Amino acid sequence: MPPKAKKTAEDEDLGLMKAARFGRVKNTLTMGFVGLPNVGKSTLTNLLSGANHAEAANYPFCTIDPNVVQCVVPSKDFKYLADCYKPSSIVPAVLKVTDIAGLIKGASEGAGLGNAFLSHIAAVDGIYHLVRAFDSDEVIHVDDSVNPIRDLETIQGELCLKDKATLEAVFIREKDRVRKEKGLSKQTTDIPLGETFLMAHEKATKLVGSNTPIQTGEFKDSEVDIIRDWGCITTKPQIYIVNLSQKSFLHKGNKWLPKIMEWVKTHGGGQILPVSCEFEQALTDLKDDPDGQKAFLEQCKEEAAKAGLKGEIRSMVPRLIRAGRQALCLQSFFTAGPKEVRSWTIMQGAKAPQAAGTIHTDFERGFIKAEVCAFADFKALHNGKASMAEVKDAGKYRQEGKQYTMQDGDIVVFMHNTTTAKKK
Ligand SMILES: Nc1nc2c(ncn2[C@@H]2O[C@H](COP(=O)(O)OP(=O)(O)OP(=O)(O)O)[C@@H](O)[C@H]2O)c(=O)[nH]1
Ligand SMILES: [Mg+2]
Repeated sequence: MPPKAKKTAEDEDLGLMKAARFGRVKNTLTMGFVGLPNVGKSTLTNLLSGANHAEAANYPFCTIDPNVVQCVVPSKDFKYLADCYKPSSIVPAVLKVTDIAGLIKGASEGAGLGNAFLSHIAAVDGIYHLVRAFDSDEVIHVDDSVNPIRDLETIQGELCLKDKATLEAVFIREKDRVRKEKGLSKQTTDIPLGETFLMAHEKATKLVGSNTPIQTGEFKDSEVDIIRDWGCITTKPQIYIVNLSQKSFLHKGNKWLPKIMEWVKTHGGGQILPVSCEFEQALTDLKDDPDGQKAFLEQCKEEAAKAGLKGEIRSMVPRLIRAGRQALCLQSFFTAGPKEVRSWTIMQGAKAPQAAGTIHTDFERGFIKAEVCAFADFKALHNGKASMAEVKDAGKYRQEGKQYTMQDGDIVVFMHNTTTAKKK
């Protein structure tokens, strides 16, 4: 029996299966930062990618073109494998993140940089919805004051307004389609639309009418199948990220955080992650000075202790990347050998041949079987050796066929025969 995928608290928060239902089935999915101008989207994009790809500056609309970065997915298991095999090539999994320009009120009707950016949102698969909860006289707020609840209303409102317009167009299109299918005249007003269509449309319209993403609603599978083709943007999974000042971050919150949690709860729910770009930036700036970094973290620990909080202070960047990947329902499998240790990205629920296809399409076409070992079994049994020998002896190195559903962290060797497959 293959081991069951471990369900983490993060998975529960996200309502994973809900998130996956409207999405595209692909290994190269993208998260995108959405929020008002000057809330820290470009800063956080830089921090996530660990490089200064995206321009960040103190004036609204500094990101004009969406900027795509690749963020290394932090994984202790992958690092363990790389440390064990010491290969000449180490290739970690990456998450694609797009830094989208700021939206403002009226964007759904073209205000600010308007509809162009909504199309950039349409192009991503999941949304990091960033709100500003930090005060700074130096950083201009487009609406002059810091109020994350108003900002959430504005951004979610624009996304929902866009979907409302999409839903109206979908309704007209469907009526037209049915009219033609039934051979009815253009004058006919009473066009019989399908029951599932009507139910799905009504539910979705109600949700966006109350500023609530469609993605959070309860839908039957048959309704999901229909909605998926409508091209709505609030069907994408959303993670709410709250950008706090360093002090608030270390004190684990500020006056806005409970209000934000309440707002999210009453708008369909979702995962909320607090970060502080100020803290992350300071930490990143010290990346070449380990002693300085240590001293800075010690200082932060003392600051947290003032609020009665104990424990280590850590960067939220790894958590953000992992949460994004979870929201997109992506997972990893590993290949490990003396030449290369590599983490490959697949959708949760992918079968072994599909996973083989990410390495090479020939592997999927000529798939014979997969030799699989769960990472936990490898770690427990390999006995310090960069080999599967002891894992095999313990009977934990399995042979799996075409129907095998890949589990996160499987270490795999695929057997394939492309010549036979070609002859078929
Ligand atoms: N004090 C403080 N300043 C921040 C923080 N995060 C970002 N900033 C500053 O705010 C300004 C805007 O940050 P950006 O990352 O460019 O904002 P953005 O959301 O990408 O803005 P647009 O591209 O205009 O939509 C920059 O000067 C940042 O240094 C923070 O947590 N604290
Ligand atoms: Mg920007």
